[in-house]
Amino acid sequence: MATECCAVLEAVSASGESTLVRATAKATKTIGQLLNVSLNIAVTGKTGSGKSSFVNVILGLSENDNGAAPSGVTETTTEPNMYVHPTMPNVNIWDLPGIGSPNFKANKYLKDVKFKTYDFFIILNSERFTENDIMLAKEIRKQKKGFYFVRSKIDIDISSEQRKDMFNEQEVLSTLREYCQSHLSEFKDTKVFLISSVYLEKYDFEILQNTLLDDLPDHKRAALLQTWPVCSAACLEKKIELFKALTWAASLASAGIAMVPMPGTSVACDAAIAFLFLSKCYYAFGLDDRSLKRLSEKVNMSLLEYRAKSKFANAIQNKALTTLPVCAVVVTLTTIEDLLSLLPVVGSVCAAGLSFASTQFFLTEGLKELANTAREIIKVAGLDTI
Ligand SMILES: Nc1nc2c(ncn2[C@@H]2O[C@H](COP(=O)(O)OP(=O)(O)OP(=O)(O)O)[C@@H](O)[C@H]2O)c(=O)[nH]1
Ligand SMILES: [Mg+2]
Repeated sequence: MATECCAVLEAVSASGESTLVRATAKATKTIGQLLNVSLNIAVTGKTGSGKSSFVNVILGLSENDNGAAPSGVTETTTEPNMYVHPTMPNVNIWDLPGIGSPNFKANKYLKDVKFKTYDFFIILNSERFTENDIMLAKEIRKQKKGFYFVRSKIDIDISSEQRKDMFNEQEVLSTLREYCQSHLSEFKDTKVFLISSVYLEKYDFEILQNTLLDDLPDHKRAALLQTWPVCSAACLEKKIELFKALTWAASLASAGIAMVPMPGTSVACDAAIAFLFLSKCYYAFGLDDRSLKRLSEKVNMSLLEYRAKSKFANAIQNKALTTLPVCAVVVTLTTIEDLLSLLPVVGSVCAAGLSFASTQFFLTEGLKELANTAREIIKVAGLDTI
């Protein structure tokens, strides 16, 4: 009982509220936002600049996967296409048509592509930025939306420079940066991000992520952090921090319903929140089949066996329906009992309803194990040294 009280007090304190009722209400809202917040990212730029490839990077898909944006030297994006993130049903990445015509009118383009839909724009170019890109950026700014300039396909620039004598990668990158920046001189505080959609771990992909995180409001930040592919150990740690900081809310939201009884709620309801919280960690940390297979192919070694060591990851993987968004996974009491049985001390009390301390213990242990599994995979894949 003392443990129970301490655990509840700790969670109320973490919520910043003064009473359990208020803390529980805040927890429910916070978890609701984590699970349902929407984010719309627009990707635009000249034909062939790598928009569809970049969209697929954010979706965590290869171009041959179901639901991926078609890309290639002859495919052309001619109208706005919305791609729903496979594990984040409220996150949409929009592949917008290029802005190449001589009669291009930035304000008309923005109206045509329904600019109000998007939280921010990413403007891609694989050469220097054109007048059209600059006009578009000015118009986006007028509409009080954010934009970010990305110089894409950096790996191609690097490999063509590599053939020259006295090649120095850092020098090439800073020359490219200055060159792009000089074409964007009217946007004084705007940076250019040098990115390769093939080698995310190199160049500025992570810097772009950090810049977006700094600029977004808190609840959208959580959506971006869950969506962004794990490209480095630092990126993974940011994701782990996000979920750690929300464990109090997940515990209160799942166990809270039992503590503050409401008509029509059940243990299965509580369990669904706990399961979804850990499923979100699993996907955000890149532990799902698709992410692991992609990374395994990239580093040319099998990484699935590392996930197999985690009881939590296995249990979630067995229950996850890979073709459906996470929130559509049907969570039953049996599902959560399977998970709870991983922790004997918790499993035995499940049928009678979870105590708060047990829920908190379950979520903390689950998060810790998933985080450590993902850390090990990143280390084995060599992404911790970049
Ligand atoms: N090496 C390399 N190739 C890339 C990169 N990004 C895109 N590509 C290739 O560039 C070509 C064009 O890429 P897309 O993603 O189809 O470009 P897009 O802007 O969507 O093209 P449109 O829809 O025709 O306007 C494809 O062959 C891609 O594989 C990159 O970062 N590095
Ligand atoms: Mg395209």
